[in-house]
Amino acid sequence: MRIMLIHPNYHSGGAEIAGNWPPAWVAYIAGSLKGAGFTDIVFVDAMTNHLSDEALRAEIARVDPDIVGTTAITPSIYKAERVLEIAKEVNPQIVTIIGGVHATFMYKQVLSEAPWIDAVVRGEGEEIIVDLCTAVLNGRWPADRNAIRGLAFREGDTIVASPAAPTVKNVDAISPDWSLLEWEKYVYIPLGVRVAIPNMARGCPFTCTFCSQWKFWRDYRVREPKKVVDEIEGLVRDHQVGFFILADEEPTINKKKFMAFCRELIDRGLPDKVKWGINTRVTDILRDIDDLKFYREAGLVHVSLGTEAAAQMKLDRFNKETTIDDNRRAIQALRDADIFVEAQFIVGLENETAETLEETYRMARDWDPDLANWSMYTPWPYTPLFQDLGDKVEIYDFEKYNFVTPIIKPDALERGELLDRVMNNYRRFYMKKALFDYPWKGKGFRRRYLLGCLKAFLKAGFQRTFYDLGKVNYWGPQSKGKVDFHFDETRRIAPAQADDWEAAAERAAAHRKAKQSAALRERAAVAKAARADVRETAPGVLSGPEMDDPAASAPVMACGGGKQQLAQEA
Ligand code: B12
Ligand code: SF4
Repeated sequence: MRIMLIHPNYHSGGAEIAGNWPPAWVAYIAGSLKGAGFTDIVFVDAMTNHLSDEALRAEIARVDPDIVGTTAITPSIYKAERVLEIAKEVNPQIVTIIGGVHATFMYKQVLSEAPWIDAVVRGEGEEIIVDLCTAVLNGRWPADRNAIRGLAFREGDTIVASPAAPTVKNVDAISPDWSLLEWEKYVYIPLGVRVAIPNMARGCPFTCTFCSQWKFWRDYRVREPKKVVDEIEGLVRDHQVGFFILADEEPTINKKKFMAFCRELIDRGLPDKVKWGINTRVTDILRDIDDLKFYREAGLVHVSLGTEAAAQMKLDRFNKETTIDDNRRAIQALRDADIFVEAQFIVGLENETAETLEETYRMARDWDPDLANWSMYTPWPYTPLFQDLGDKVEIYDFEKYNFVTPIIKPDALERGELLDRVMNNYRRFYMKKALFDYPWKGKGFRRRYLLGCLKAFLKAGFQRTFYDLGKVNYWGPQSKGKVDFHFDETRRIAPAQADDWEAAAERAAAHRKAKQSAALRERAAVAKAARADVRETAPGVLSGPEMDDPAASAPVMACGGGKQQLAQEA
């Protein structure tokens, strides 16, 4: 039985300006399939190869697969749906499946607008895909689909979801197969070396209102550091990878495992061969101030500090947990340890103004990170903040939900003006860096890396791919009135999806009420305990059913903040 995995050809000029990135989902799904004996797997990266629909059609016909699987985050959903439509056009017998965060939460929408999709794989794919392929192999598909957990599919006019699958509990059994990729194509521009995206930890114990990731991965799990380093050693040895980023939301929160990971890299002499980067939170950096040099010794050269951290300044609804001074100190500490630091700002909520955008610029100058990003707030439709925004969300063209397009129109600004002000921040910030900082400050690796980052920016600026500026017709401040984001306003939420949300909102409201009463009771108990001088104990990680419903979560915390840490054992 032949399985074909296809990464859809979606582009938006944000993070991808740093190079071509390998799709990690393919390695993780293929590894699991191969482990179960499905060895005939073909992968096509339509994104990296910029494949047209016709080229893809020819490729599917040539490969002649039994199953075609693709992936989608929210903005790539239409391209992914089209991949599977083409597969069905080539051969209606092909079983078409889709996984990833968007289809997981929006399966009713997806199956309504793309009825040619045979199954949505909801959640982590490693175990579900094996069950599904086994059913196809044994001729029990589609008869057995109700018995496979973690699927959604159409039964005539009805959209059916089988019970949710548990998360992958034995994360040490995860064994990705990176060999399917065309490695010479995945180059990280700042260093001119091959890049990979291994995954050490899954999930996040926080529950930020705007974020989809904690809901997707549910409970927090970390793989055995030695096994992750085995994987990285293999990537370096077999595929000459010279840089990786951890795909993790929160790699540092379990400090013990993170330290063990660094120690293992050092013991195997890997930092000379491979450098790496992570996303993390300000609080973890401050907690680990004395260890940052050790992290750098292990090859950690780039830290991106949670988008939210800075945005909290004006987005109280994200629940601010750090101070400006915390952010400044974390950035300085990283720079002192010779680690490049990238500060991320979310802009473009309805309360954004010219002044608040200017404030983020001043903050960026004041904190002086090596790199700064201004992402457009993007209302993932399955997050609590989306529900709160109500009719402020007018655009349902998910292709533009990509951090570079203003989905929400601020009350005080046109979308074109918002883009222009963001570009103005980028221009000023990087102009100063290019003239007064990168070429002169630091030497050796630091200087080379920063100039490499500048090169990536300039390349994207020159090709006008940065923020899709070419596509939206932005040529500088004089063009801000003529910018056209090409929103497809015919796109709507499917009735099946809307009904689902209504039911979820009612459940959430009931849950919230129950939670509030519980919180009040808890607060009273804590106050009583404090009076009795009882030492407070740290709260545990959220897990299990609590994570299934956003409203059932503990107080909403923001990425840069929160005092919660995982217990150090395990
Ligand atoms: C690495 C990364 C990138 C790389 C992409 C590499 C690539 N080619 O895939 C780069 C830097 C290019 C990038 C770009 C963008 N990214 Co990005 N990226 C990530 C990051 C950090 C890790 C993703 C990852 O590899 N995870 C590990 C893999 C194993 O997980 P996974 O893909 O979810 O796959 C699992 C399941 O979903 C499922 N599954 C997935 N697909 C399939 C398919 C089948 C058939 C099956 C059975 C199962 C299955 O099984 C897998 C294993 O369990 C995440 C944040 C995060 N920490 O997750 C953001 C993230 C995915 N990115 C995001 C966004 C928005 C973007 C951009 C639009 C931003 C921009 N404008 O630059 C672009 C879009 C680029 C594109 N065309 O896809 C968002 C998506 C949000 C959402 N809810 O849709 C995320 C979640 C970041 C965030 N904070 O919100 N990104
Ligand atoms: S800390 Fe917040 S933004 Fe970061 S991954 Fe967790 S929930 Fe998402």
